[in-house]
Amino acid sequence: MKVIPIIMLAGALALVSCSENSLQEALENAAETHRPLLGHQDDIMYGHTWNATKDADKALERSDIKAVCGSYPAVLGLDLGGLEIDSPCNLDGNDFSLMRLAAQKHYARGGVVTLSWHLRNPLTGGDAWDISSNEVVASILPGGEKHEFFLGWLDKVCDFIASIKDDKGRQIPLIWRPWHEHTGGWFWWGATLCSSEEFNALWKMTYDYMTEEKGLEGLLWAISPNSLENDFDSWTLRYPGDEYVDIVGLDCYCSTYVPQEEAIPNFGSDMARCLSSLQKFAGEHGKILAVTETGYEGLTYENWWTEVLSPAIKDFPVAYVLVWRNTDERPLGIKHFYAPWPGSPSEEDFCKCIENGTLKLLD
Ligand code: BMA
Repeated sequence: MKVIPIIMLAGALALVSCSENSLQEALENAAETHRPLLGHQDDIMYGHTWNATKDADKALERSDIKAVCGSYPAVLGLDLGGLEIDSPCNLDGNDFSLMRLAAQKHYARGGVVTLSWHLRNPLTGGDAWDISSNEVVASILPGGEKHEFFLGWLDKVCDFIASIKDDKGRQIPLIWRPWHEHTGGWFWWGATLCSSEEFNALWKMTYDYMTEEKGLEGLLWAISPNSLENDFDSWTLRYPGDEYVDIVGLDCYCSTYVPQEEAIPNFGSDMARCLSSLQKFAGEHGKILAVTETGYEGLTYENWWTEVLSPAIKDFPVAYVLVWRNTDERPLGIKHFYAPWPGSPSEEDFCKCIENGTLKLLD
């Protein structure tokens, strides 16, 4: 959607009702009051020892966060990776029909839905992490050999988004977050794989096709640079322009690749550096600020929520903070969990953040 000035709203709002403006207002209100909404990727799709796609119970009532604190997270993240190749399930095994229902159900509960897309590599046939060619973005731009083919993928995404409807048959407003972590070098659209001109052209093409060509409305477009050790500010070279973006978010994780005594202070300084920069940018450009992905894999630091995450975000007007997924299904016994579940070490500490208002769940 095109630029809408930030309206500062006092008091609480029901999270979302039927228009993109009320979604925008709910996010602005959360940012303004420094009460970020808590988001969790795949929250009602699966968690510790359960999986809605595989289990007989498909009521979409379960949630690790609800089991711990009594409410669902305010923001539900879902990923469309796999839709482009007509797979019945996304790249993490979620049945797409059930994902549609989950989005509808979460919206009906008053929540916010955000969609990302770990799409496959349209040139090589590999996955989103296939960085064997730096010609991929060029190949899908107008004039490229895979342009039409890629528009076919976008058609499927548009059809799916348009099919996520409320009980009156209207498409629900949601946050659409394509081409995430584009300042890194691990996805085929990353900074080391295409020029900034190509990236900006890719974003604009995606926007124009989805909104003008396909007429999709009700989306807030979120761009998510990942934290960079040096020169974070240069991410703005890969920014398509104010009329193409509504939310500027940061993807920044607490690393599990270095010892905890390093990871925790590093995370604090990364967040401070990158969020200060993004806050300034968001203020100058009239955009909503968010932490679009974060977390500490395995949550081996019991007080991570109150001692690490809260201090990292508290000084910034952040609309929402989304932690990544809780899955039992990663190989080699890696504990790929970013939210607490009953019996997990950081459970009590997480609930403190909810009770003291640092993070907001659904009412
Ligand atoms: C990554 C990991 C992967 C997953 C991908 C998309 O961060 O969680 O296992 O496939 O996100 O959800």
